[in-house]
Amino acid sequence: MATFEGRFTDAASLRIGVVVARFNDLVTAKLLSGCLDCLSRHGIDTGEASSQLDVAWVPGSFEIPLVAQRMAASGRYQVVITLGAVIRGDTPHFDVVVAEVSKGVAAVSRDSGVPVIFGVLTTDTMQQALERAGIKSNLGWSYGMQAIEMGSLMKALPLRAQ
Ligand code: INI
Repeated sequence: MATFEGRFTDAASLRIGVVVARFNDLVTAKLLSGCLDCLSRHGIDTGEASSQLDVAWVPGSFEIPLVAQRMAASGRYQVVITLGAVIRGDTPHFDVVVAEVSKGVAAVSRDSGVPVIFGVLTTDTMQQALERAGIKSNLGWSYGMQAIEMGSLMKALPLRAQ
């Protein structure tokens, strides 16, 4: 029997792409800073000149899957992290945006074989979103951890037999 687990100690060997939505950037910028803090404290170079980390800003969460797909297909990244905030109070098409981004991100991950972390908050209010982006805790940090774990796990798993 083999048991496979992601490790948090070999993060420095990962290249990570982040897609972040500008819509509700009061929230998404905080998610991004929590996420980068996590990556940096696990040995990933998050500086301006980093060759390990790229960040792509998109207008809103609806656009996340397309850019995540481009990043995943590039072969450059072992993991892609998506960050967004869809707030029900703000939009009558909340359900449309949430369905599109959640299904889209899952499809990109499945189709590309690259883990894509779903870091899109879906809340009823701005207050709830802010609580998850730093007022109480910052889920951006958790998304960083999940990215490291998945990147490491995918490296450890056997490749498809040739
Ligand atoms: N995009 C979000 O990321 N969050 C939202 O809450 C939101 N609202 O409220 O509408 C939102 N809309 C923009 C959407 O994601 C697209 O950018 C836009 O429809 C253009 O395609």
